[in-house]
Amino acid sequence: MSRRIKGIAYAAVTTVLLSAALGGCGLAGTGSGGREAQTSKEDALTIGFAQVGEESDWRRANSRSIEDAFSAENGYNLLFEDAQNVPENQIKAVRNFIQLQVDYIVLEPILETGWDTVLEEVHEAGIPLIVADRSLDPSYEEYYDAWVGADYLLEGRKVCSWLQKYAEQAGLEPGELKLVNIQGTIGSSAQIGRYAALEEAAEANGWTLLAQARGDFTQAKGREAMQELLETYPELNVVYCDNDNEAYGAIDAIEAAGRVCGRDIRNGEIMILSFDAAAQGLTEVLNGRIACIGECNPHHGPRVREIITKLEAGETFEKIQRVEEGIFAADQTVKTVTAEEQEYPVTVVTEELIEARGY
Ligand code: GZL
Repeated sequence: MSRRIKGIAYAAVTTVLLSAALGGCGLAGTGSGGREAQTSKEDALTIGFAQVGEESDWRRANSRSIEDAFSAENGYNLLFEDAQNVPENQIKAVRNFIQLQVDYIVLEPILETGWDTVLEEVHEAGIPLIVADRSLDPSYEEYYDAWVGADYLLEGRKVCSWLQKYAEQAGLEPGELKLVNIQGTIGSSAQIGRYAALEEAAEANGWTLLAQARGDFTQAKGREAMQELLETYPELNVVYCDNDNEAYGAIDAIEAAGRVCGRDIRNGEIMILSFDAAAQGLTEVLNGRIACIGECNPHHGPRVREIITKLEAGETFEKIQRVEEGIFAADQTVKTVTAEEQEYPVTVVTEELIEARGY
């Protein structure tokens, strides 16, 4: 039972409140994807989860991780709202969670900004807020109890270090590298951090950064963006994709244009770099169509659940929790990458590794 709903049969309250709030499918007025509240034991904690969408392999793996962690069997009642990549839907979902008086709100913010009043409302309602995956602008830090997610600038620095070392070993002059960036959702912390690393590395290494194009973390938009970039910049030879699904789209477009994805830039191949390390992305590394992937780990369910368990028990925990992540390539041409004065080993992709990772 949500502890804010006292002495009333939980199932009845949930049904009444949820059907009022959700208006059939999805939260009233949001058009977002409301997933059925899992009926559960009366003493279950009610978790309101505002998810970004279903835009990528990463996101789907992330949603499974949250649903597994907060299952009815584990003693939770998960109210899952998919904002379908529309920031306004997330704000409405959070407001509905307040109305439902959930025990905890878990937010994976589409964008870093635009949260001014609604986070204040969560705070005034006395509902603990955990932010996961992407981060919020630092000005909002007082409004949440914890954040767990990735260091996107570090992810980008690792991938750019791989490119710098690969180019050096291949005898490529810095000026020979003609890069384009297919961007994730503009204003998301993942896009901001990964781009900052690219811009910094291009400047430091003398690479030519030709252009950016919006890919929105999806395969379809990634393909559209790649088609346009190939038409405008036929000289491009490195594509820095903000995630694997954009990379899949880039591969589609490059091959449709009769070009080859690979590492042999001198002979006209186009090198693809990416982030996430989903199974299909790693498979593309194995078959040589993606050169290097910076891992972005989606399994935040257990991490968020641990924070809630500690909050319930009155235990302390780190407020800002960055997840350790690797970097993948098809071989050890580049053995380690260097970022923020630290060496990171490059993991060679194998079929067994893909199998073992499970997403
Ligand atoms: C990163 C996450 C990004 C992934 C994309 O933490 O927010 O959003 O890199 C996903 O695949 O769409």
